[in-house]
Amino acid sequence: RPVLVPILGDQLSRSLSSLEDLSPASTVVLMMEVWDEATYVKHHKQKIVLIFSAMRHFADELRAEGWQVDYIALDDPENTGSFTGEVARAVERHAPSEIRVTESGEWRVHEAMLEWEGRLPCPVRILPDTRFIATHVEFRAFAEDRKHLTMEYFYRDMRRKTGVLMDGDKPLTGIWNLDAENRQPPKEGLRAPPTPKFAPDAITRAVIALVGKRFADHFGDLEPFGWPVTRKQALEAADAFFARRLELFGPYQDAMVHREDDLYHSMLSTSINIGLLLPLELCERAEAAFKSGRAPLNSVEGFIRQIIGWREYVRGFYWHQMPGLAEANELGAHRPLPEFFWTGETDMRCLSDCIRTTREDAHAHHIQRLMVLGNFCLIAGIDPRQVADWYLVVYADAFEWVELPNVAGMILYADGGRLATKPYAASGNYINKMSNYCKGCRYKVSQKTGPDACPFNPLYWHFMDANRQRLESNHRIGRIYATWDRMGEAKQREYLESAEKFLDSLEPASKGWARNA
Ligand code: FAD
Ligand code: DLZ
Ligand code: SF4
Repeated sequence: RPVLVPILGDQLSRSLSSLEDLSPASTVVLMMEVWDEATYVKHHKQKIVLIFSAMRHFADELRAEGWQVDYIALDDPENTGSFTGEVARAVERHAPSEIRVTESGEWRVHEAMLEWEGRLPCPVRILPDTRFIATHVEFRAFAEDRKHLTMEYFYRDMRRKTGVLMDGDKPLTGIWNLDAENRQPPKEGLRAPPTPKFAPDAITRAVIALVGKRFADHFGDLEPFGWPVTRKQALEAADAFFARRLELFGPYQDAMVHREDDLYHSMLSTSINIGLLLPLELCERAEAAFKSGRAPLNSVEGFIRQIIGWREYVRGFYWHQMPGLAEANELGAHRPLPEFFWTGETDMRCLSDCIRTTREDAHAHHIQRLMVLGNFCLIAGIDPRQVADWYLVVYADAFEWVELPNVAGMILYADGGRLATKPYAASGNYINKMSNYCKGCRYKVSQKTGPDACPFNPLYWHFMDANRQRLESNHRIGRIYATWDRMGEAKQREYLESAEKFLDSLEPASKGWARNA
């Protein structure tokens, strides 16, 4: 009797733990396009194309190597629509001796997997996902007895564990973190070499047609679709990044330029998250680029920190803080998400550009997600569950394990400061310094209050005032209240009234964008 190996849509890796030590002759691989996964939130159309097309290509690659792949397409008339239903049907078809599966990335799916053994007539082995560098046990050991789970210390542990950018037990060149060198505003006319886009082949075109038909009411442009859907394409995208963009990745990591959507970012998150690229192989390539003099340390260390630092850290944080993290709302934020997050129709040029790239590409780069979209949600007091749904829907790289810590922890402070030591609240000044958005905006970034003022300015103080009790004792942000107090009551009133007026003008999102009724 064969071993049944279900492989999920974000596990498309030949080095997957569930395939280790198995031979094609004694294994049935099960891959399932299921309605539940495609609609538990109404994912961006390109995200569904990416996953289904990459799954279909991966199945073909496995078959070419001699594996038996039982592939359930979305339109299969017998398709039950859920992982559990499809695994149960596959057990009937193949009568396996056991099910072997790599643990899921998301809590929701993990809970379902835990029930398989009780429902099915064969043992179920859930294996660790060895694509990640840190184990759950290692993260728990790190988190034990710590109030703030400071990423930097975890990151150093990961550097020691992998040996990346290390000289024995010391960081190469003696410095762990070169973030201070990586905050350059964009210079006039900044343009980065373009990222490769991959023309859809017949498989992808068939999926595009399917998604156009079955998911027409989901957010986002279906085409042009250019994401890598095979390991070969993902490696080509990585080659292009290492050859032409890594060098300036560091300095311009926080820069934003109108309609320059990718800048010097790698654009590799979709490929890493679904298994086409391995996080460690990318870090080793970045390290090699430094050692051979092709890229400076600040860029290389910055890139490596995002991957073996932040990415590993948020994954550990997610499993450590779930299921409570999904409900966390420390600041008691309850305002509905504005409709313009879905339509892009706002006069705020920074937000409309970030939402445009999100709609067109199912992508926005980090500082857009953090300091424009995220900062707005924080200081406008938007309900964390609605914000989390939005981020999970709109980005092709979004899976709850990585999206939720970034939303609840990094941007909204909804976790009460377990992840970030202070809320990343900022006025229009920050966006003006780090982008070219403000020059063409209908609002004036230098104006603090009134109908023409940049809305970030009054919203910032409105947020600070509303959360004074919670934030004043925070040593990283508390001092700001001295400035607020010095303003005097009349100025304070102007700020608060401007903010209230703006908030009252926001139209709440109409129902049905993020979830089916
Ligand atoms: P680069 O800038 O080239 O960075 C290299 C890699 O580092 C990324 O590919 C990614 O794997 C990793 N990385 C960088 N920052 C983070 C981070 N904060 N957390 C985890 N990994 C990171 N990333 C996702 O992969 N999925 C998400 O759902 C997601 N949601 C986010 C939500 C918010 C509110 C914020 C602030 C960030 C989110 N990020 C998410 C992190 C980051 O914005 C994206 O990983 C990045 O924009 C992807 O583009 P890139 O590959 O060009 O990244
Ligand atoms: C995101 C996604 C979508 C849209 N569809 C599927 C699918 O039909 N089949 C599948 O195996 N995986 C899909 N995925 C990815 C899963 O949601 C992901 O594997 C889980 O959320 C666990 O991280
Ligand atoms: Fe954004 Fe304000 Fe600048 Fe307009 S003025 S682009 S709203 S920061």
